Amino acid sequence: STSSLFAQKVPAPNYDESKIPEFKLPDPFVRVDGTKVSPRKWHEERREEIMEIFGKEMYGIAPPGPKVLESELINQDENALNGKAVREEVDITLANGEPPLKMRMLIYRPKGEKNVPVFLTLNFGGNHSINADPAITLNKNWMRNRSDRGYVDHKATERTRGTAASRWPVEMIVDRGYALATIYYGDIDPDFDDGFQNGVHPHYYAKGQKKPRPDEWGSIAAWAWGLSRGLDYFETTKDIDAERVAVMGHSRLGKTSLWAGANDERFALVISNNSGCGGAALNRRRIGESVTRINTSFPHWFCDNFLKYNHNEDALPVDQHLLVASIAPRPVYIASAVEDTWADPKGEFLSAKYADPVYRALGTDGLGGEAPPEEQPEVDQPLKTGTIGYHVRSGKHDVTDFDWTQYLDFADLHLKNK
Ligand code: GTR
Repeated sequence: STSSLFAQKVPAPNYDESKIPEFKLPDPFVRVDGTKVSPRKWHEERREEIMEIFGKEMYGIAPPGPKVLESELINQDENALNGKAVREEVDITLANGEPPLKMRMLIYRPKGEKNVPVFLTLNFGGNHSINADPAITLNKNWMRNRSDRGYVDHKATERTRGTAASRWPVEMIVDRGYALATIYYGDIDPDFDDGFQNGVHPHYYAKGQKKPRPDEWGSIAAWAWGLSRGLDYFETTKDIDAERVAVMGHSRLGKTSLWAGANDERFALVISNNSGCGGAALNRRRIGESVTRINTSFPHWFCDNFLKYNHNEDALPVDQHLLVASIAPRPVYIASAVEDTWADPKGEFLSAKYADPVYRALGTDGLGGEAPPEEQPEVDQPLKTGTIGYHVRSGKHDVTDFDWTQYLDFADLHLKNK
């Protein structure tokens, strides 16, 4: 069976720090050919190279977006959340064709305000899962089967409304003067391995092409590409300030927000919540989820070139601290949960720490203070005064009000008074 095959190929995960093999991380200021980079020329001399490697070897390169973005207001309520918010849904065309491919964005924004900053996020269970409001369209696309939550035969049912609400404190966000915009990630690409025949990929194949080349976009890159189309939409409306978009995501969607934020420099702030392997966690630590494991369980998330690094992490010319560094000097927040050992909380902290010198070279204060802290902060003690934010929260793999409170404080610092 498939599971015994996995058992043979993928060793049991390591959770023991003392068993992590010795490794050397790629230096942010040394190019692949060994030449030193002057910190002032980080962008041209090093960031470009790093982004090309992440693109071709890991996430896969995405095509440019549509030249003209089409969007359509589907519904609107001027008195949502007991009158304090406008709620609306907007269809955004990702690709023309018969039929065209569209994603539906749900927006809550403070009523009576223009040009507000926004948190842009993807969701796992459909827009209707983030709030019980019966006016939100029930998404009919393919969904992961979670029968305990009312997902049946890969479809959402009425029972799934509001089932993810604990992760989406919409009122708190609106009360603090921000909009929340969210899209079901499966509108862009359904999250299963079908050889890229559904979702956005086939719409962008060259003539005769049947699947992405080894260096072309996997699903994470496609979801990130969709987030950029969300930002394109904000550029067409006065309700939301396209220059103050915080891209936020949890877990596989945290991997996605990091890749989206690194790629698309229009994102003003980037938030990774429990993103783990392929997100903020360092690949070379090989603790919890490994490269081999993730490529085996989710072969569609990354491009095929990434398979070269199974059991071979040291050959990867980058590691995840360089992805964080590629967001510099824009603010980035990385959040871990202490019980989320699968995602390697310490490895998530270390990429923030090893990205810090790049943030400082670019004239920011990195993690804050004179120098980055040696050790991972204590549980529930956020570092949020610098340009890199970090916390490890008590509890498990999840998004909580504690997480959102830190993100809102961080956004106040960096976006609110701009
Ligand atoms: C797990 C996966 C993680 C993380 C998580 C999620 O199964 O191993 O990398 O992405 O799913 O997205 O919830």
